[in-house]
Amino acid sequence: YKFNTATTDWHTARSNCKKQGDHLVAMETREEFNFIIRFLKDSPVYSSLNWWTAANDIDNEAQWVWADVNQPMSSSAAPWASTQPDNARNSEHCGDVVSEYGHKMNDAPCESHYASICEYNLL
Ligand SMILES: [Ca+2]
Ligand SMILES: [Ca+2]
Repeated sequence: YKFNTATTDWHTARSNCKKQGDHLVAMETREEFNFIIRFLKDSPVYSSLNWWTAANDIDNEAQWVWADVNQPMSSSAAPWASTQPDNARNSEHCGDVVSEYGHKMNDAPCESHYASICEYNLL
């Protein structure tokens, strides 16, 4: 995994990962989610930031998928914060890990600028 503290919108974060032969992080299992969250929480720099993941419902509202790995997003693997996803103002289609929500998932406007996590794809 690569943790990029420079904040960008979601599409830029996605293409930055791709340029390095990676993809935005997809957390398909609870073990992977817990591993990443523990890593974020253990870092004084990382723990206060919000982080883009590959989660999005851009194509179909409320149908959450991991971009690039093209898998459905399971909330039992990557849990939503309480009251999320709320699709606020009908404009939240990209998923981030939010520090003030206890490092759980939130849907946010894709134009928001957050840090991002890239994952190396073995395929
Ligand atoms: Ca949405
Ligand atoms: Ca939200």
